[in-house]
Amino acid sequence: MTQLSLSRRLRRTPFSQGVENFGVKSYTVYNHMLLPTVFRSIREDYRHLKEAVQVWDVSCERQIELRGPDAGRLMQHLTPRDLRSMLPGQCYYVPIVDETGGMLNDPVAVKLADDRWWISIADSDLLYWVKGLAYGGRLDVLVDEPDVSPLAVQGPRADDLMAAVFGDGVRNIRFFRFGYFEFQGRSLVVARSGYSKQGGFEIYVEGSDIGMPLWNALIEAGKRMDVHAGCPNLIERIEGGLLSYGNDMTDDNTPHECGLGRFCNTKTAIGCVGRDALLRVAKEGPVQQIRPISIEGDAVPPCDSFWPVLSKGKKVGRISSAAWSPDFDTNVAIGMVRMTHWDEGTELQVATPGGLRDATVQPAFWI
Ligand code: THG
Repeated sequence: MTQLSLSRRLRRTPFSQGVENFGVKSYTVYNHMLLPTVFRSIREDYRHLKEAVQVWDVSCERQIELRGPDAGRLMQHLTPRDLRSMLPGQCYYVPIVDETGGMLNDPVAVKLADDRWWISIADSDLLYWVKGLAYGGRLDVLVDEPDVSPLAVQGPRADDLMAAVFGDGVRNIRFFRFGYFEFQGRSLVVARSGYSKQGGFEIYVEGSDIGMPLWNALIEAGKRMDVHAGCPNLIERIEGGLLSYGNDMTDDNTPHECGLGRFCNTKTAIGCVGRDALLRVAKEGPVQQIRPISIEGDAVPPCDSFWPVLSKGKKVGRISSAAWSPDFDTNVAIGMVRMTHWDEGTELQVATPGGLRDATVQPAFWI
């Protein structure tokens, strides 16, 4: 196997030692930082995630902190989701768009206080766009990347594991809400969220020095729960319809094309940079949209470039993520499909590297 050359530009995380102790087999790079992708195998990791509990080093979900009287105003400049009713203690999944309505990122916004926010970003250099808007708009706000590294605890036994370390109070955290919980005398943001559909939490670990102590405490407390190191799982996230920025969408796509229209309130999101552009595209409606697609036959290889989606030999879309799903007993995929062919049940072909396969548009349960 080809190796990644390590250097200062490719950042390790506060939990990398713990990840290596579990024999991580593969990494990807995300926000210039290591992100584990495989421990035992993608399929074993998948089964274990659905049956037990995993601790994920998702430090690469970097935070952009907004601090100051104009923090809320700047946040609303960034997204077409109306933030006026958002309260401290809440998290919102927010599309971030440029002046053309193109997606720049799809982070989780964490409202710590009226004048303090974290933007928990997907894989793009959003910091520079945010700094540019703050400076160009003469806003009274500081923008930087704090020493905060999310650690996710995901799986059906996540509540029990978290309660063992932080106390039973964590059981009362509602979905996409957070509270403050103590670890070794430090108060940490703990949210019920995470990049899986199995349920769980994300701990925003503030201060790299407590990274390994917290990792070790979770692993120790989880021994009787079959805890294991894990990571966002390709199969599980496609089954669950969780999008991956840079893979399933880029700045060429609007939130509506990505099926994220439900997170846009473009009419009332006054100040959003892409508002005029999005008002135009929302009126017409998108002409292509993300769909779950099943691909027949045995396991497909990893999708590391777009696979053309065809109907009667004509290109009508593209696949951007695909994996064999043991539970669905088919290949599951995410693709962008033209309006003429996006209805549930539409039969298509996919040009995989191994040849043409039959495929079917599945119900877009998340739209
Ligand atoms: N958690 C945190 N930061 C993140 C991610 C995360 N940053 C990078 C990446 N993931 C951002 N992308 C997503 C994509 C999906 C979700 C969260 C972040 C997600 N979606 C749910 C869904 O679609 O079912 C819930 C959305 C909702 O109802 O609000 O959770 O995972 N901290």
